[in-house]
Amino acid sequence: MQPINAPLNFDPNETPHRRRNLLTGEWVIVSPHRTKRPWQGQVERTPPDNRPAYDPQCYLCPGNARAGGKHNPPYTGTFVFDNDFAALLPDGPTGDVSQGEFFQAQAETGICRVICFSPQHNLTLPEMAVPEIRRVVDVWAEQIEDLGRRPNVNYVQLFENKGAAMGSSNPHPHGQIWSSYHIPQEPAKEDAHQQAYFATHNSPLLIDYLAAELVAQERIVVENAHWVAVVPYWAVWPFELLVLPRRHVTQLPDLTDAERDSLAELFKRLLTRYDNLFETSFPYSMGWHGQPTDGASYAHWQLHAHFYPPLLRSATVKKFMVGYEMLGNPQRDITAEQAAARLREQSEVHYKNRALPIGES
Ligand code: H2U
Ligand code: ZN
Repeated sequence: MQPINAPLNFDPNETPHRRRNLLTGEWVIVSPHRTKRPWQGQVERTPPDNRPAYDPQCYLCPGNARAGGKHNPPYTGTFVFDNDFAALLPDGPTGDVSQGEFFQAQAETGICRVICFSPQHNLTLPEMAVPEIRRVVDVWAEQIEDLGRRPNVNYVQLFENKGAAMGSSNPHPHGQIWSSYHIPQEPAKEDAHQQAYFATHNSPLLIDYLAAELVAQERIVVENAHWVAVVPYWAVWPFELLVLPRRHVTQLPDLTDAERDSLAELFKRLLTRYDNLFETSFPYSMGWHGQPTDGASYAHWQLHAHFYPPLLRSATVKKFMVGYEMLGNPQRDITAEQAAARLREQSEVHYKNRALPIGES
């Protein structure tokens, strides 16, 4: 789309520019002239993944011992437990603990849990069946309800840190929950920007943004009856995605049965595309941003998930957020539109299940 009011010599696919993240107010520099060819074509194969379905050494597999002597039950679906090395502790003081103007601090409390997505050690979300992914969606919603109703829990952050490239300690399919007294800074920034937009437009920011993306049709990757996955206009990570419900919904527990089924289906397709991009189990940090659980009114909020994958060019070449990006602001070469096109080209049949030509094994 050629921008309105743009100087005649501005080409969004050629000219360096910066884009604003409407959820956080932050900027990203886009340098499309550095990718004369949008894709270099290299796919480095990683060694095949020969993990067993059950690993006696894994602290997340059913029946196994965890740190501190606890044992996992012989679970057959999903399994949630309190993190044995929780970053936050439930019982403690809250409030200001500053030591004057220069040493500002607040006591923090919270509950941290781990969610095993499947008993099977060698699976990942895209390799699970849609009804099994649906079960994960239900667990996410249950956890928001369970933790969110506690008096000292004002935000419940669900996330998955996947792959060694992201520092995940264990390939067993799992995610985490950190719930806290304070609203963490990412959702707090998003809250402020969504609130400001709602105050002037009387409509949720992400509902209007999605409508504009559906008109533009440049950054949409996958969609179904209830959900849309888009490379946001302001994406920082090369293959970043924003997953949005079509309906106005502020938190996971409010999703209908049909929306949950449809979300599981969308995740399966989306994550299969991610894996197929570099023929590797795609690493990322993902998480849900729903409304805070402090009981206030959040009509301006729209539920969404972020996927932040580090990979840039292959299974091993990742983007580093260093130098100018730490000191100035983030920058990218491949545009959000090019990234969306690359993801749209991918098959929805997982590369591990692709039929091999006769003679190859
Ligand atoms: P990753 O999502 O980064 O892989 O972390 C797994 C979590 O599992 C981590 O937060 C917890 C760690 O504290 N853990 C346990 O609760 N019990 C254990 O026995 C080992 C790891
Ligand atoms: Zn395991």
